[in-house]
Amino acid sequence: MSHSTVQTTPFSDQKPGTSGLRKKVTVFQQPHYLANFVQSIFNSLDGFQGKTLVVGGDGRFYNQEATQIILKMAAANGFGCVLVGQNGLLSTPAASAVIRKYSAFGGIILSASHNPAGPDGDFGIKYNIGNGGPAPEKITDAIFEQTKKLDTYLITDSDDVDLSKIGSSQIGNMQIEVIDPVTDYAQLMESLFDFNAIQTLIKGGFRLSFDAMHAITGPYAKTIIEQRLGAPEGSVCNAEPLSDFGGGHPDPNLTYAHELVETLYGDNAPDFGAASDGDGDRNMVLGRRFFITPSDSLAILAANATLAPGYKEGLAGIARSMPTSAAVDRVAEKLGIDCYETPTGWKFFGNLMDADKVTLCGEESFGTGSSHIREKDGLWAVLFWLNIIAKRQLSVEEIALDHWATYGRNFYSRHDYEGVDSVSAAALMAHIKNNFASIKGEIFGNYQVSDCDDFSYTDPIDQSISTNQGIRILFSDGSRIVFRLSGTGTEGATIRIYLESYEKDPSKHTLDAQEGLAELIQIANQLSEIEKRTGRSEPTVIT
Ligand code: VG1
Ligand code: CO
Repeated sequence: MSHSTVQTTPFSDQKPGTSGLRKKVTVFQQPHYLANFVQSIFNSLDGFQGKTLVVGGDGRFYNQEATQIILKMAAANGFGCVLVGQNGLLSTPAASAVIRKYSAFGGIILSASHNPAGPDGDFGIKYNIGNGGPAPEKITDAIFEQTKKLDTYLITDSDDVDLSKIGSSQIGNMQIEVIDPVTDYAQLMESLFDFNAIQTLIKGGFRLSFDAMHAITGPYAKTIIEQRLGAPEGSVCNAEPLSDFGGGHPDPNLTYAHELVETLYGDNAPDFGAASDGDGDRNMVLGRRFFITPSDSLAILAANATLAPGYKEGLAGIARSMPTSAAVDRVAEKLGIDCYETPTGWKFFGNLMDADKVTLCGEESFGTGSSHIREKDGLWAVLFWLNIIAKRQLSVEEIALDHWATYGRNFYSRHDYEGVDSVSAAALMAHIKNNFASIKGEIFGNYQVSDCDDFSYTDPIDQSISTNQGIRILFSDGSRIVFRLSGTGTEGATIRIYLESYEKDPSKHTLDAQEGLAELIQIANQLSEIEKRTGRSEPTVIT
């Protein structure tokens, strides 16, 4: 098979963010833009000749075109085989599972996760390494260096591959296996959870609603929740993946998954509700008129883990991202296991899982997962909850209240200011940092600042250092305010303010989080001068 060496010039804006390269579709559609980035990935890797690459995406607009380009470039660059999901589809957790199961060299995932899709929406691409997890910073930095000097890329002069049918084909010497996107993932879930117990629960009248938000998890949830676990048809709603996600914003939180929230807070509400995001790695869990904060979800899964067959031997350790609440730290302490605090983004968990230091990981941003793969996993978290409910025979609310009674409650919330002017956002962060010396020791109402810093992390396995990972204002009673700029947005800047306080007294556990955090919210707004600097009087999204 002949291939071409295409002359190109570098793009200056291809630095990967928290989770790969995310840009507007129109940016990716520029001639050579995607190919440059793909070649930069390949140029930064060694030893893939003849090896296997996994390719798949969340089905958003441009997924198919991008997949065809990647297949032709993988062949021209010397990969031996590509495993690709039917129609170019693979959820992020399924891609991670496939990379691991077939010992692939790595994988390319096409997704901008929860960002809106369609011709005017976002597209994204990221590289995952052989352990199934996001490339660590040393690789994403190397990719960025390549993008700055790239002058040619390799691509075969072949026809498009038919991705609609499962089966084998070839481009030159490279084999292509079109695989069912759900099968391997569903098998893995069945090996971890007590499907019989969940089936019995559902047969007994337990009602659930899963909102796939017209994104990738539809086919996965239909197969697992309706076909295998026997939930009545319609339990999975918005199940058909659409290239524009039905015009929605597939971010499973109280704002964007409002349809599900209305169902769970309405008359005749089901017992359990859940939603996932564009690429299937996030989850939101709701009980009847009850919302589980992702940080609490991680803590509750950790405390009840041994009820699931895949975790019956217990947990090696737990990791959470720095802004995630310390609720899980209390569980780790009680279990006598280590709890690690990493920067935001799943790529920091991989080393800890590979070294068997942790089993469960989580982030406040609706992401939970375990060492079964190396990505966060939306449907996995939902099945874990169902397994716990089936074993404990308690409602979601009862499980949460019982947890808080044992461990105390970490009130937690995140306030996002989206689409803020980038210069103003950077100035706001600089302003807080410049004031560190005067803030330290200061008393604000009931709170005294014990310390403040810009979080940095030294990886305990490879000693790599990541700096500037979020500004922390720590208070003497363990409460915290964290300020961070998002690394996944594509328009202006998003300022994230994370708020946390701890309450031991059970009589206060049923308070609304915003009420419980009211004083800290006011302190955060004051310290950051957010209204003056952004012109916004309130957040775009509160989670
Ligand atoms: C956000 C979340 C982070 C998550 C990342 C990718 O990053 O805060 O916790 O790992 O998205 O999730 P940022 O930099 O915007 O805060 V996903 O579901 O987009 O792959
Ligand atoms: Co996602």
